[in-house]
This record gives sequence, structure tokens and C-alpha cells, in this order.
Amino acid sequence: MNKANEANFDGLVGPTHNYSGLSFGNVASLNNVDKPSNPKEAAKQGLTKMKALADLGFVQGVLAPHERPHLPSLRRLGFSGSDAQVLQQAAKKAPSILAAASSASCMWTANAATVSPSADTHDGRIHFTPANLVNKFHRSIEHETTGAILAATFNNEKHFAHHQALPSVEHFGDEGAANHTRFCAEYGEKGIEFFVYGMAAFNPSHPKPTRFPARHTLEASEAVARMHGLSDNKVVYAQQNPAVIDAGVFHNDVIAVGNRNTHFYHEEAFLHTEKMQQDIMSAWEGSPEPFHFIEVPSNLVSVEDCVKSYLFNSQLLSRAPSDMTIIVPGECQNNPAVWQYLNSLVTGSGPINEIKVYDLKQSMSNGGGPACLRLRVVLTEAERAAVNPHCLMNNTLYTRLNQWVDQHYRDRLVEQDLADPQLLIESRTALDELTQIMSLGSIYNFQKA
Ligand code: SUG
Repeated sequence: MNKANEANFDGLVGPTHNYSGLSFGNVASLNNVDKPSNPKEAAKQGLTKMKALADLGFVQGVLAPHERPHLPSLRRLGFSGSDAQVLQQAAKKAPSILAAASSASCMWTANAATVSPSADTHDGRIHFTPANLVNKFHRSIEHETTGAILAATFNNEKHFAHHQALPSVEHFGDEGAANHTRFCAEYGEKGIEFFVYGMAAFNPSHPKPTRFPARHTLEASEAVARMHGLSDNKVVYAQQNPAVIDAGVFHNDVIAVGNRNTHFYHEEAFLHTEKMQQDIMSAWEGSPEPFHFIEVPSNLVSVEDCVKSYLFNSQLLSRAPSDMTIIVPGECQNNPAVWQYLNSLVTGSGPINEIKVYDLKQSMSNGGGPACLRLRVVLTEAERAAVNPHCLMNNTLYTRLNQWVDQHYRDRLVEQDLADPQLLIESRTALDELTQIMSLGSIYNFQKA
């Protein structure tokens, strides 16, 4: 076994971060529609979390934002003329499409891709499949640039294998790592890959939610497991409880999180909880470590409180087997039931022994907590050495990115601003400079007109 650690690659919030109410089924996104946003503050809140985790000794990476407004999408939908004319026409005739093409949603990199560490895959490389995110138009336009950014960040064929996103159709709806976690005793050893889906697309008699969409299918997860060359006996599938999707749990990472030998989840998260436990335990067989299921009962924390506080959209991080910290958003501290639960959790005898709270309010107001903002990548020493070093957080990159945000970002954005051609110019100027700072090559290919 090669020694490995888990790195977190957070999405850097882009200059057009705004609240457009684009995500039906995501309570925060719908509740905050039309509220003014503060892109500068959003980017800085994200950078503060990244730097804090790097300072705690975790490997922390950064994934660049995408070009927004996305002019190629607007042109593909029939808007024409100069860039300024395209924006103007879209604002007048289809403001919702302009809003979708302007979303900074790529910040939630838990949805960027599914990643399988080299210990789990057939060829000993790390496999990446960008998520097609077909359920929401504003997110369905992410996967191409996401693939280019991942290829520029993990740019070494010996260690990293990059796949194309699955076919962009509901049958293969794929929301990436938001519905995927991995259990292991040591990060470097072969782990259990745990895929959670909302519906089985080719089986209409299978249960599914009735109010809000199930974004992710069983068939998508099975395809990713095949492409990554995972061993059948180390893959577990579980269905999300349709009732919690209907209560606003649009991704499983809003109601469950796993790390190493610990699965922390809500009593109502899964359709068949006992089967989920049995399947994990049979895949875990042979491991010298005990496995911990931490099931939070509804009488201590309701599903509604999970959705409001994002208790489970936390990061469980460990530097050693006996050390596990839970990273939660400020909203958990403001919710009495959740805060009381968390304090009893870390003072009890279980594996989680420390809480750290970060203010991520700008992202949270769109339904994105600490876990949404990060993509986990388990790396051996050799793999870490092969990562583009300009994407790894340290004092220099932190200072440089804060200066860059100060120079290019606005501190207030409302819907009308999305049609401002100056915002497009500012955003492209910022991203051009970012490709230099992070040595990303030509990932954007702006076609200015
Ligand atoms: O896809 N929100 C995102 C939030 C993604 C959270 N990610 C995870 N749970 N892993 C979404 O619903 C809202 C954008 C807006 O309304 O302006 C948005 O896209």
C-alpha cells in the first residue's frame, strides 16, 4: 500500500456570483432569489476556509471559476451580434436564460466530478469523470470547462485519467461527488466507493420523489464505476429517501457525509437504511478497523433543521486515524438543536472529536455549504508531486488570490448587472490573469466579439 492523504480542491467563487433562484428543489436558492450578492465577500469567505485548512496541515487545492456570462451558450441559443448586443438581447427577451448563463455555480466543486483514487481503480491511476449536471440548465453548461480545468490541474497521464462526462440526458443525470463518498481504513488502501442515487431511470416502478426532481440516477453511478474500473465487491449503491429530496435535500451531501471508517448521516437519509449498513459492512469485511455508523435521529435534529443548518454538508477531515474534525458552516452554530447535537457528538466517545466553524454565508444563501465547495482527491506523495503546483494553497497563493479578488471583483451584484457588458469584460480580464497566476494554459478560449 502507498501512503496517501486526502486533498480538498475548493472552487474559487467567480466574479458573477449572484442569487437568481435557479435551482428548483434547493430551498436556499429559491428563498434568496433577487437578493443582492457580494461576489468579493463570497470569494474571500471561500479563500479563508481554504487557507485555514491548509494551515491546519491538510492538502488544499483551488479550482478556477468558469467564464460567465457564458457567451457561447447564449450564441448557441440564437442571440447574435457583438458581445454587448448578445447580452442586451438576452436581458430583454430571456432574462432567465441570461441569469442561468451568468451563474457562478461552478464554485460548488463537489458537483464538478466523481473522483476515484488510484488504490481503487483497475489501472492504478486516479480517475476523474466530470458530472453532466443535466437537471439544471445553468449547471449543464459546466462540464466541458470543468474537464479542461481538471486536466490542467491534474496534468500527468501517468497518474491521472480524465473521462468525458456521461451522455447529457436525464437517464444518466450525474451530480458527481455530492452523491459519492469513500470509506477506508487508510487513505492509501483500497476503499469502498459509496454511490447514492435519487432514482433508477430505466425502471419506472422504482420509487422516486414527487415534488422535487431526483437529479442523479443509479445508471449514472453504475457507468462511472465501470469507467473507473472499480471492483464490484468494493462498490455500494444506496437510494436516497425520496421523501427527503421532496423536503429540500437535493444532493445526498446535504444529509450524509463519510470519511475513513465513519458514516455520519440522518435517520431519514436513505430509503433502505439497514441494507445500506449491511452492504457497507460486507464490503468492509477483512478490515482490521471498526466501522462507525453515526445515525442522527429525527427527534434530535429534524430534516428541516438539516436543510437549514447544513449540519451534514460538513467536511470530516482527519490527519491521523484517531483524529477527526468536523468543519461546519456558521448556520450550525445559530441553530440551537444542531449546535447542541454537535457538542454532544464531539464530547462523546465516537470518532469525531473537534468542531470548526466557518462563515460561508454568501455561498450558503445559494444552498452551498463547506462540503459543496470542495472536491476530494486522495493523493499519494508521487501523485501530489504531479499536481500543478500553482493550484495548491499556501501563503503566496492566498495573498495573490486575495489581491486578485480585490482588484477585479464587485461587492454588489443584482440581476440588472448581468446585462452590463462591462461585467463581462471585468470577468474575462480577471480570468485571463488567473490563468497566469495558476498556470492553467488556455482553458477558456474567449471568443470576443
Ligand atoms: O446545484 N445552487 C447549487 C448548489 C450546489 C450545492 N452542492 C452540493 N450540495 N454539493 C445547485 O443547486 C443556485 C444558483 C442560483 O439560484 O443562483 C445553485 O445553483
